[in-house]
Amino acid sequence: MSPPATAAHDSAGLEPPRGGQLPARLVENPPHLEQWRQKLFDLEHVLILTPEELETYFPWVDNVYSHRSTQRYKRKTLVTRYHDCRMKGRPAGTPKSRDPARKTRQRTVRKRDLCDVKIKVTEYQAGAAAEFRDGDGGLALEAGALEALARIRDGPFWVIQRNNPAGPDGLPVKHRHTLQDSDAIKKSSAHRWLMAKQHDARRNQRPSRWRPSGDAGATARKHADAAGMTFLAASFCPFSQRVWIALEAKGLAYQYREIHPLRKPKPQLLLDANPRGLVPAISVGDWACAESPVILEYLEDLDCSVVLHPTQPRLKANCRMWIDFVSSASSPFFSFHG
Ligand SMILES: N[C@@H](CCC(=O)N[C@@H](CS)C(=O)NCC(=O)O)C(=O)O
Repeated sequence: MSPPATAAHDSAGLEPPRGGQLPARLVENPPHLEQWRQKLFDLEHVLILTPEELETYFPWVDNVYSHRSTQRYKRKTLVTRYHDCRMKGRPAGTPKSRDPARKTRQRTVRKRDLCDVKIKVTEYQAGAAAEFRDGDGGLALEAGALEALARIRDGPFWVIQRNNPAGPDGLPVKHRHTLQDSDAIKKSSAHRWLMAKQHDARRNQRPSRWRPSGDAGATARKHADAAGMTFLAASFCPFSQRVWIALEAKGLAYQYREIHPLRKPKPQLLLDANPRGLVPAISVGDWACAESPVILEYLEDLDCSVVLHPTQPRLKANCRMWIDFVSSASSPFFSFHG
């Protein structure tokens, strides 16, 4: 299992990926990911990894372990970080983060001590292979580990191993659950990053270009040139259509601008006219107005040669009631601004 060629490697200032902290570049589909995840979960043998391998694969299992402490040595060229299996739970009395920038999450209380696996992750500087082999590595190294040391030669490397390989009964301590159980409790930072990326991609998917067609297209083309009034509209939008019909009925001069209000980021032209980012909106010089019923009233005040409402008061009231009904009934299906 050799590391992917695209793996990020920034040996200067290399930090172990922790929850929420990702390496500079994440390898999205590293080869043999499932085997690596299982290997890092079981940790049956001492694993010796290059910085590339660590950066590539550890972010995919950092949900399994939670960091407990870090030990730095004055004389040795290594740093050791101790982790417990997350199923061990938070030790009683662990102070909660007071970071105001930290997102508050709904936490469900989990049972504690569901697993006793402890691991240590040690970062060795370049040239420390001999130190590891003779010192801390006094362990009987598997052939695989020896092979890894030979491969790493004099470069920096990471050693991941169980900190309590055997329990009080002398038997090897194993996770008392599966990797899938760990994933169900918390996703790894790489998984979370990938999910957020996919979510963003879906949100930013450019909506297909809507263009008014048929008679609407012909009307839009007729009003393509600049005029005193600019009408920002989406041809699919019933609220825009309502204003458009009034503009046409009254024969007013306007420039038609087709705007897709769901595009992210919202077009600046739209935001300038309506900071809520909804169509329709109209602008006249540096004045702008939004909300279709309000625009309709403005148009009515501007030009009463063709009236929009019946003049008979009761009929006018009926008409307003239906306008209000249609607005409130259809609005939820067209508003995505949350
Ligand atoms: N109450 C508004 C509703 C306008 C509206 O919901 N427009 C939709 C398009 S039909 C829109 O711009 N949606 C974009 C969004 O929700 O972000 C009006 O009557 O003008």
